[in-house]
Amino acid sequence: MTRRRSGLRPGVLGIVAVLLGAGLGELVAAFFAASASPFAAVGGALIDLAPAWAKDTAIALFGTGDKIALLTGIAIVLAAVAFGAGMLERRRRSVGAAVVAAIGIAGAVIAVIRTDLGLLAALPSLVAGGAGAMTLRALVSLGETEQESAQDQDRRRFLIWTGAATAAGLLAVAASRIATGASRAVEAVRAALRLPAPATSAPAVPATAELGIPGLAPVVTPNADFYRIDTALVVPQVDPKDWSLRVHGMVDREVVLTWDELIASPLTEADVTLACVSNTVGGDLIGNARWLGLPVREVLARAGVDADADMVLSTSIDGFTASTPLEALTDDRDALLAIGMNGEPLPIPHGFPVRLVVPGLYGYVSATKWVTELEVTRFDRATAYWTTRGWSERGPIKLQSRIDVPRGSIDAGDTVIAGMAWQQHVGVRGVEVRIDGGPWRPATLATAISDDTWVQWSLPWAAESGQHDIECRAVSADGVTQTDALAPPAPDGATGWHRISVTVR
Ligand SMILES: Nc1nc2c(c(=O)[nH]1)N[C@H]1C(S)=C(S)[C@@H](COP(=O)(O)O)O[C@H]1N2
Ligand SMILES: [Mo]
Repeated sequence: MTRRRSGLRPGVLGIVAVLLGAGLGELVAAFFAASASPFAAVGGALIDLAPAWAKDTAIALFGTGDKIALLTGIAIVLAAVAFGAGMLERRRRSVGAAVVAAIGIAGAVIAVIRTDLGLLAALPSLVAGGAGAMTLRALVSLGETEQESAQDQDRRRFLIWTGAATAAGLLAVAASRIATGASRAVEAVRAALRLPAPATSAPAVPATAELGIPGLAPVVTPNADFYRIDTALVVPQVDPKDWSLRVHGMVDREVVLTWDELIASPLTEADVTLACVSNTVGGDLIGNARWLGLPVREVLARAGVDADADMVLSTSIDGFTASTPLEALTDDRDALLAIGMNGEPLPIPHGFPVRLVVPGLYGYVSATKWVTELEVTRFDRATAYWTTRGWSERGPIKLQSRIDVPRGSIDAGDTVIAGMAWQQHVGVRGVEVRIDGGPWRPATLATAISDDTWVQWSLPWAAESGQHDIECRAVSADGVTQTDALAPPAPDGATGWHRISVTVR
């Protein structure tokens, strides 16, 4: 038997070996530090290094599935490298194994740099690299024996080992998934929590705020449907009893607020629509909820803010930061340290136990989840996560409107055009709709919950068969008409009119 007979098999062995290594690495991470997982470390580093356009493209292509896409991408690249390492190992003994070990070392270095676990963070990646390299060596030399001697016994042994390594890798991956799930003790704490009653309740949502049109976004977004955007590959698990908020910087006295102090304080309830700056015209990175929390101005007042300060840099437990104009946190708007969302404790992916919610500002400059620190400072002294990546320093939400129905193709006859419009903390006065470039017609607005929320609108339409273009534009409470000038999300939010095309049968 000649060497050529082995064909692509060493490459496949490379993938098997790396699968085993990666599985073991994830397993080790699952048991002691999820954030040190080789995949999370490398993925997190890629997220942080990605330029603004890359984030935008990822969100445009994959929406809120951008993280799954990223992890899939890493897995594909890793599989390709593993394949190459296997082919290399076949040609020059130990060289392929060295490549696999090197990947592990690279993961270890990234994990140590990115987490605050110290050298321990290197362990999962080192285990992954070491196990992968040794497995590759062993499998390729077993394969070699088999080809050269061509004895059935060796062939059987080779198959058994390859099968065992594949199975072990898959098992390790599965076990790490289960271990990660079991470590979700915080979910149990959350489920057992009872929210305190608000000292200041929000008025009931007017029945006339919800038009109840099928296909139209509900005016209050259920938590399960609320968009999620953050840089966290592994969702931070924060037990309220371990949570505290440190307020420092340009203040008279540093304040540390614990969970017990927070929930014992008079809490405010407010309906606020959160929006992401990455939302494209017509997009759905926006949602409205009833939040319960402590007004940020109360906490800032306890600390005593320096007159020279103009910004608050909030930091989350995973290192994300946002720079919020101080006045948005001290004026009379409902800027909250929120603990409740639609009558429940914050869902863990939405910032449990405490996040910021600030009416009128895009999330990247205001809505820090898992928040643990507020530093009172100045815009000329500090920058935040996205502002260091080219996004605008200030992020007031722009006037926007969207058509939700109809969609695709419909039957001719009486129907309804309906959608949403928003400019949080300014409010919407009206929405106009234009069909096939004809005259602008005023839509009927539903009752707005408040100026801090989006509002539904609708317009009856006698649809005639054919192809039709529908456009909408909002008019703000200030009397400004939404601009038709197209702008992409970067650096401070998209503009332009939403236009859809409908086929009427
Ligand atoms: N810790 C943390 N908080 C964060 C972010 C983040 O990446 N990390 N992203 C912000 C952005 S860009 C937005 S739009 C909102 C989204 O909040 P949601 O996921 O609850 O909808 O969270 C903000 N808070
Ligand atoms: Mo965002």
